Amino acid sequence: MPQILLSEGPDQGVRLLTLNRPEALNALNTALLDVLSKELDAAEADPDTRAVVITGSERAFAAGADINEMAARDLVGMLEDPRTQHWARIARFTKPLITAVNGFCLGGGCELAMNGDIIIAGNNARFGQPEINLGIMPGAGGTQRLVRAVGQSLAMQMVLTGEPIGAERALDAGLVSEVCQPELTVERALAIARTIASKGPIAVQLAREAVQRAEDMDLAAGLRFERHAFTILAATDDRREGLDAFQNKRKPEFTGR
Ligand code: CO8
Repeated sequence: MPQILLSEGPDQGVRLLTLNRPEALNALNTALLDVLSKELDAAEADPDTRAVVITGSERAFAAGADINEMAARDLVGMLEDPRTQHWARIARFTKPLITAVNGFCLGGGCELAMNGDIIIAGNNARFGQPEINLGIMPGAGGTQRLVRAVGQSLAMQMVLTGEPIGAERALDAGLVSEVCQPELTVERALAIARTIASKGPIAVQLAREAVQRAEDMDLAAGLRFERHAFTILAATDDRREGLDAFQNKRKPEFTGR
């Protein structure tokens, strides 16, 4: 049986995870989310992995949660659904996570992409929350993260009509940071991930957390968090290295200390 998730690397600090259920357009079933969670555990524990890229195929990043699996679960089944734990695991991943999205990116697929820090899209990407067409609604962050990414009006339209938007619209709305040719999406995401991986990891971790917190905190609390994180970095070797390298016109060599 072919592997449902391919894992490569780390290469230059970056691990590449490829969703691989082509027969179901990478629909996220429990088995796939389970192996994805384990890969994220491994990536988090590995000091040589500084960033992770998740991608799918050129036809589909992921067409949502596995509908057949969901149809077999009643209310109690949904309450006991192990996928909830997997979604929570993905959300608390502590290293930079970039998604390289081509083709269908729907429902749970769109929610997975939004769990990442940066989305790079192929110009064939279609982002949507079509759950309403199934008589349900988004259940893994679609109503919360989408509104933060694109604002209430477009999020409401997408969630209530189920109609997807294309890559250019997603770019204009701020859901994705770049659009490129589908065959270049993974390469571009890897290049960005390698750039991040070359920086001081403690600074990356704190900067990432500060940006993430901007969504949850009021401005005064966010600015306080930023100030504290900025100050903490004064204790790191990497800060000394970065400043010294600038002053001596050389390339810094960060060690993660
Ligand atoms: N689940 C299971 N199988 C799927 C899914 C899916 N989400 N999407 C596609 N497939 C399967 C199809 O059944 C088909 O299989 P088969 O060849 O055996 O019939 C195969 O993939 C290819 O799909 P199509 O033939 O339909 O391909 P088309 O190009 O005609 O259409 C579409 C592509 C438009 C993407 C279409 O497949 C589609 O509409 N898919 C469903 C999209 C959708 O509704 N997604 C939302 C799912 S619900 C959800 O994500 C809720 C998440 C909540 C998570 C909370 C967990 C705790």
